[in-house]
Amino acid sequence: MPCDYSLYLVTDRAILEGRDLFQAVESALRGGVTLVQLREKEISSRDFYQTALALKDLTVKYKVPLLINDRLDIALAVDADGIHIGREDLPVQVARRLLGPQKIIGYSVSDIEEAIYGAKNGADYLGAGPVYTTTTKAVTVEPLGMEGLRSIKESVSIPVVGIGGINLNNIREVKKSGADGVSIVSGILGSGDPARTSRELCDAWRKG
Ligand code: TZP
Ligand code: MG
Repeated sequence: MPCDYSLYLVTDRAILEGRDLFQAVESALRGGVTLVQLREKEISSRDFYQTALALKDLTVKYKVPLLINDRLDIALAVDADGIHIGREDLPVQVARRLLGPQKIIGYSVSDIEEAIYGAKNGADYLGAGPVYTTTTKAVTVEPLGMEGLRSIKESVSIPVVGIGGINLNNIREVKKSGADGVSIVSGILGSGDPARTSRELCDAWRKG
């Protein structure tokens, strides 16, 4: 399925510090994010399901695909557009078998070996990171930087989206490295005005 990966919002309630998730995501959608991933690490299955269901109404309204982090069951339950998984989740080829050919599968990578594995096993795109230092996720690997990101992009023929520490100050640099888009958490949800920030990020990406 063709997909616009250019400005990809990934959610994280911790960044919102109590602000409403749906209001923040809708604001970002108004600003032009092209893809949304619901990422919940500390929530019951029931709450995850209810949140995904409600978020799907929003993404349908803005005609933007919704992906679910980690949980294939939740993605199927709400008929999301796909999932984003990593090396600790279901193997990519198993997810593909269960989801079928039409759904989007994203795979997290930090090096070329993982990138080739993901591409070979049926991922539609790769989330490569962290590109820069991030405090949103506890990561154990060194940031990829532009060189690392570029080498991952050159190792595969599927889209590669950079993630980790991306904001208005460095989005152009990420584009120059050949990435097909940027995944952003705090750079959008941590801003007081996600619509405005998303609009600025969209412009910066388009103008390169
Ligand atoms: N995977 C690699 S870095 C990261 C994830 C989920 C967090 C990115 O968050 P931010 O706030 O955009 O740096
Ligand atoms: Mg995962």
